[in-house]
This record gives sequence, structure tokens and C-alpha cells, in this order.
Amino acid sequence: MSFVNEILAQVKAKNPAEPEFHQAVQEVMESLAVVIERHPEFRKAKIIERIVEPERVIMFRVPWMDDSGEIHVNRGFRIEMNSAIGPYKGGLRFHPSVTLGILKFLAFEQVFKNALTTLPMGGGKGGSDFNPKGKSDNEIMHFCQSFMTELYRHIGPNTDVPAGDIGVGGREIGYLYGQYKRIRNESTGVLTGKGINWGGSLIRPEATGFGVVYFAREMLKTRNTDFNGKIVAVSGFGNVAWGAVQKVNECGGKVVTLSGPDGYIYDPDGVRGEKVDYMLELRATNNDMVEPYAQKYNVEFFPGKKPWEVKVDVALPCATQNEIEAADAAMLVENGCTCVCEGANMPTTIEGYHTFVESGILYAPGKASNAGGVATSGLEMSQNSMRLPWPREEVDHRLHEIMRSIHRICVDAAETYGTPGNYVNGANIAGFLKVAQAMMDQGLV
Ligand code: NDP
Ligand code: 2IT
Repeated sequence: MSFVNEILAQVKAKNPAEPEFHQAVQEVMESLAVVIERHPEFRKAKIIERIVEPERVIMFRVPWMDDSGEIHVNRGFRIEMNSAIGPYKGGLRFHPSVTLGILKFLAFEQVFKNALTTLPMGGGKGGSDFNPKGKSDNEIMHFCQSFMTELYRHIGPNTDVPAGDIGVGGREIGYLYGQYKRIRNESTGVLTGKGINWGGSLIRPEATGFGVVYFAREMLKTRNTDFNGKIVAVSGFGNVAWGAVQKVNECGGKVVTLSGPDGYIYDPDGVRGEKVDYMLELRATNNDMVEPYAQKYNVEFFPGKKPWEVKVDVALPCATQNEIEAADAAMLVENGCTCVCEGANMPTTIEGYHTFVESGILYAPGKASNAGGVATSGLEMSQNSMRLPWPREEVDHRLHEIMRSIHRICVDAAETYGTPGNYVNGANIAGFLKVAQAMMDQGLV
């Protein structure tokens, strides 16, 4: 058995019933075979065996009371995956599908992503199987307070700095921060994605989506083209999708789809102007549905379907993991899509990404292309440490430069290791090398 297959078999045996974690490890391992060959010192130091094992996993009970007085019990998690290059950093996800395995896949991805940002941040992820759908503001607050009443003892501005992810936006970060401050009697940058009046960074809400488009622009540049006149499919209608839609419009492209768990809308005139603001309203209803967009703007809605059947030039998956399966990937390529740039984390299955890579279209994995969100979180941490906010232009300029650097780093690593143009290999190899080298420097930890 090859070394890579051996590792995969071990990971599967040791972590049963965690298919998303296995998938994330497999994708990275496929890229690393050549690195291990060239660097026997990593194999000797068991870097791979160490990197797939979280430094610490925290699981806890989250009891809370709803508006009618009924008590509920959810499960809370924080995966502290790797701190070789800085404090654990990564979002919190509140969604009923959350399990230990999902958060381990996300924490694992985050380690490599954060390494690519050029900033000193380790990798972590957390969340809960709490379902925000249909909950009142009061219920969300009580849940967040209960969640933080345990989480506070494990995090800190120099230890572990959570942020948002699916189901956790500005409102939730506010409630979580309020409770942390109350317990610790400390105003610090312990969370990112804060409100701009109390330590948040300008551009953080838009950063992931902006970054995805900055990255896609760099990719298109390698083929001497840009967003001008391009037709774009976006999935999701949340935070990442919202930022991406704005930036595509600014760059001269036209977004014709949005999607939710209920299906997708097709808007041939483009999601622009007040329709972009309406995305925020739609999210705030906590109803899990994109269909009201179709009713409001009199466009077609395709229930239970995904937007990948629409003929587009560029696809930006911004909803959730494994939303592009093998058949979807084949359909995109067949319909002439030339660039797929991931906003979500691991939105493409292994078979799907093989299809993209083999077809020779431009394809970027989320750990490179969606790193603008966590990178801007890193910039928020810097501003908090200095106690000095940067203006919008400064943050946007730094974000843009970081995305250009990540693109360059991926292109260079892919080339150095013999697969030019393969962004998956580039991202995995460059992210791995930075963390692995740090682990070597720090001894057996
Ligand atoms: P939001 O909660 O703001 O939006 C998530 C979107 O995805 C919503 O439209 C949601 O619909 C939809 N969605 C969730 N589950 C499903 C599903 N099973 N099928 C179809 N649609 C679904 O989250 P974000 O925009 O923050 O996150 C989107 C993706 O981007 C995630 O993969 C996240 O990990 C990733 N990401 C987020 C970053 C950030 O800074 N926020 C940074 C980097 C990556 P609904 O809620 O109605 O179910
Ligand atoms: O997946 C991600 O990179 C995020 N959800 C953002 C994490 C962060 O710490 O800003």
C-alpha cells in the first residue's frame, strides 16, 4: 500500500462515521504524495500522522430555553486543530447538520487555508447542531449566551479566536461577544466579525465574497480574460454569496442564479441593485428559502434543483459542502463553463474536482479562493491589537493584495511540484509546507 493510502486507511479506521473529514484528508493527501517523496524528513518526523490529529477537541452541552419555556439541549464543539503558526482561528457554524466529523473537516481545511493567507493564524472550527431556522431573536440570544458560557474558558485573543460561518453572522457574534465580555470582564479581540462600533473591521462582512472574485480575476488573467460580460452562476444566498454578487457586478459580470436548500432562482437580467440588498432581508428571515426572490422579482424558480444546469461562463459555489457532484461538474464543463472558483468550503466532491482538473478549466479549491474572509479576520485582529481601526480602502487594499499573493503562491507551488495550473495541488502543497516546517522547527509537539 502506498504511504498516502496507508494514512487514509488509518484516518478512516480511527475516525469512523466522519465521511467529510475522510474526504478533506484524501484531497490533501492526493496532492502531498510528491512532497513526501521529496522531503523524507517530514515522513521521519511523522508530520502527516500529527497533522491529521486535532491538538484538542472540546465537546459540550448547550442547554437553553425557548420563548414558550421549553428546555432544549444542543451539542457544542470547538476543534483546535493546529497552532503551529499562530492561535487557532476559524468560524463557528450553527446548522442542524453539524457533527464532529463536519467540524473536523472544516478545521482541517482551515489549517491550510490560514497558512496561505500569509498571516500568523493556526486552524480551528466550532459550532453546534442548533437550528436557527424559525427562531426568534430572543431565542438566538439565549442560545448564544449558553454556548459562550462554556466556550469562554477555551478561547482568548492569543489562544483561539472564533468567527462566523453558516448560521453565524454579525448578530450572533454580538451576543457571543457580549457574554464573553461579561464573564471575563475583558474587552479584547477574542472574536472577529464584530460590529464596527465595537472593534470590528470594515469590509469583514464582504471579505469572503470579495476575495473569491479577486481570486477568480487572477485566474482569468492567466487566460488573458476578465469578468467583463461574463455570465456567472452563484449558489447560496448568504454572507459569502452576497459579497461575491456585489463584486462580480462591480467587475462587469452578470450573476444569474442564487440558491437555497429549497432550489434555485434564475434571473436573466442579473442580481443587481436593490436585489442585492434584498438578499440580506431574505437571510434575516431565518426561513431557509430563496423562493421569495422569484415571487418578488417575477423570475423563474426551480424547486429542489441546483444552479449548475444553467449555461454560464463562471461558477461560484457559495452555499455548502458537496453541492457540486460528479454529474454537476460534468454538466458545467459540457456547457462551456471555463472557471469554477469556490466560495464555500469543499463544495465539490472528489469525483467532481477530478472532472474539473482533468478538463483543464480553471478550478480553485475553497481553501485558496475563500481565504479572504479569514484573512480579513486576521486584519481585524491586527487592528484590535493596535487599538486602531483602518479605513475601508486600507482593508480592501490589503485583502486584494493577500488574494493576489495566495494566487501567486498556489501557481508557484503547483509548478515547482510538477503540475502547473493545478490550483488544488498548489494550495495543498504550499499550505502544508508552511505548517510542516513550523512543526519541524518546534520539535515534537
Ligand atoms: P450563511 O449562513 O450566511 O449562508 C449559507 C448559505 O448556504 C445560505 O444560503 C444557506 O441557506 C445555504 N445552505 C446551507 N445549507 C445548505 C444546503 N444543505 N443546501 C443548500 N443550501 C444550503 O453562511 P456563509 O455564507 O457564511 O457560508 C457559506 C459557505 O462559505 C460555507 O461553506 C462556509 O463554510 C463558507 N465560508 C464562509 C466564510 C465566512 O466568512 N462566512 C469564509 C469562508 C468560507 P439556509 O441557511 O437557508 O439553509
Ligand atoms: O471558513 C472560513 O474561513 C470562515 N468561516 C471564516 C473564519 C474566520 O475566522 O474568519
